[in-house]
Amino acid sequence: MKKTCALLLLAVLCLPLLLAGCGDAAVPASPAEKKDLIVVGFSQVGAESDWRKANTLSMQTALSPENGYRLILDDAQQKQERQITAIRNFINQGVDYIVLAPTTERGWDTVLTEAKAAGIPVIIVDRMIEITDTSLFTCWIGSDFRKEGGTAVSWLEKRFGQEPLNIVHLQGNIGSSAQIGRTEGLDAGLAAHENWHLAFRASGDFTQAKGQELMEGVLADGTDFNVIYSENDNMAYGAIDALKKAGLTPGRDVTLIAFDSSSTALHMILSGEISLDVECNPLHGPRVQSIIELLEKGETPPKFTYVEETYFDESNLTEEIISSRGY
Ligand code: GZL
Repeated sequence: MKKTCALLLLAVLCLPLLLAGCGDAAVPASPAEKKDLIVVGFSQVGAESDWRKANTLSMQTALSPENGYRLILDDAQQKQERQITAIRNFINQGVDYIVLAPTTERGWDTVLTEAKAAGIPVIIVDRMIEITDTSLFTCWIGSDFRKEGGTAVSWLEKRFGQEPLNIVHLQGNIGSSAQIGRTEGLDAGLAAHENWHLAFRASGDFTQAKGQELMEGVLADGTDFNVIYSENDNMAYGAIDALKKAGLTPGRDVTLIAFDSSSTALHMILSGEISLDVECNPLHGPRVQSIIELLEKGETPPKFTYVEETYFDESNLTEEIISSRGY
């Protein structure tokens, strides 16, 4: 009898340990535990490119339940109006923080005023926003797109010297700071070199399909060109598909420049199809996590943080470098 009682007592004492070991399914998180998670509403541009997918994965990995976060991700499919709706939903849900990766630079004043009125800090990532009252966002972290364009133009100058260039320009989403900065960089090069000519310019919306469509049109029109300046990797992939369909060899018949430096594009540098790729680093997850941790401690992060970036061509790239990078 004593033994049975002892066993029964042991079982009762061990029951909570056994249940806890069953994971969440057996023991739903208590309201107190759920309250411990920092809730972040993330309004993402979309899933239009390798860069964007890497950016989303970086945010999901950093702002995970294991790290103490509940991330609510909204994909705006590259439409600002969907982002504005998402931000209003985040406000209504009473999230702790809002992270915005803005599609375009303008049009945020009203909705960010609503977020401020609700007392919800807003962190802007990646592209810049143009806003009169900078108190409407807590801080911004992203890339210097004008500098990225300048890096590409300097590389062209070194590579071609005084040779004439006829440039096909595939732009990103018009009005996004990535497009604005990279286009400004090229325009400065065109203004500085009288033998550089713009053979074609249109927006491929940062997508591979549109990049291929535009390039097919350029080839069908018989446009003369020797350089393609593609404002992201995915439009460059589309352009390469079009060139190959037309019997041309990228890297030999035409010099292709791209931006983002995703792993697929970097392998195309090793294969010679892409000649230059200017890095635009998407790994903002840990950076946003650090910012929130500062804010949680009542500290103030820098208002603007530019991410350090480089460029890759056949002179400085190896398979080991590609495999060492996070995207
Ligand atoms: C750049 C980012 C751009 C990438 C594209 O920071 O906003 O958007 O260059 C992406 O690949 O679609």
